[in-house]
Amino acid sequence: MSNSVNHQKVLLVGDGAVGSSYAFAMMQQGLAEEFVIVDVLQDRIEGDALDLEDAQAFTAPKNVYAGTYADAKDADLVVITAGAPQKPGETRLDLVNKNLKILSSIVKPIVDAGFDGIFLVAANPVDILTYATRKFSGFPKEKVIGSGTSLDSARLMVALGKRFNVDPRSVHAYMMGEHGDSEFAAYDEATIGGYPLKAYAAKEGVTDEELADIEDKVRNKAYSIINRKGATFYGIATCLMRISKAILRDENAILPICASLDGEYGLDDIIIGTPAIVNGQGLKEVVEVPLTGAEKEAMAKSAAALKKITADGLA
Ligand code: 6V0
Repeated sequence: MSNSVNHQKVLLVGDGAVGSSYAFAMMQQGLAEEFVIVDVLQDRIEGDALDLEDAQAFTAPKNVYAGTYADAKDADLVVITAGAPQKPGETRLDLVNKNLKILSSIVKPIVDAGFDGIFLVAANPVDILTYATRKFSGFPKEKVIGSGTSLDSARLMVALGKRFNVDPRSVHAYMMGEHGDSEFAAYDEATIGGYPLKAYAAKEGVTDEELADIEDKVRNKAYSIINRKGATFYGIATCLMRISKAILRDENAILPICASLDGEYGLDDIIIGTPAIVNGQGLKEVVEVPLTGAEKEAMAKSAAALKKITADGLA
């Protein structure tokens, strides 16, 4: 790996709406001295590399170029955003078969190139594809994570921030479980500036029904965006930048990603959304949130939905 304070290398696979927005976010933050873009669309990656390098006049020096899987050899981080996106009316799980095929054609050549860094997966259905990346690569659990419910949690923080008129960064609240229709808001453990969220809501006259409505809107926000503009990308691109930063800067940041569970929440052999400590090794540790009764049930239901797909799709 080229992992040193002075030189870090990221390889992005998938230069579509999400991937190119992520590349732009990384450039803006001055993260990664070497940034390689791979896609089946050769003209597109060459054009994007030329376009992105113009930002160097205003950000830290970068070497951004169109590459191949062989460039993964000494990369610290490979980010996978390649795949068919959700179409209007299509669930993330509908994408499974389409994207599993694409994924296997990506992971194998990267591993064959000698890659020894961290995989960060965002292509959907992200929990399943992250699980499959682990299977296809044979990498240990630390080295394969996915964006999980990071976007959904960001949406929850923003919605609660708006409702309570506080900076979303002062809201500590997670969406957990599958990044998809069975996810849930872990309200019982959420806080606003250290104040338990439910008590804060009661103080502000916000009812349980209103909180449930916020959760529902968060769960369906992807559809609200896709129905209007065909795809969602700025939110997820910013989440991917944030996770990448935690890895490249060895931050030990607690982020709502998807990670392999080893008995946490009573679950095994699954990758699902949970807060976890992220650092230069990738996954340092899953933070097992002490869920309450209904939340435990929601987590078990979400896990069962994912297990059914991995059992059918990855048998
Ligand atoms: P897009 O704009 O169609 O981009 C996909 C890119 O992948 C295109 O540039 C393709 O050429 C490329 N691609 C396809 N097959 C291959 C291959 N075999 N090798 C290399 N590149 C390939 O899609 P978009 O960027 O909108 O979405 C990408 C993925 O991200 C989809 O699976 C989305 O569902 C997923 N998202 C995940 C989110 C999350 O929260 N995890 C959020 C939004 C989108």
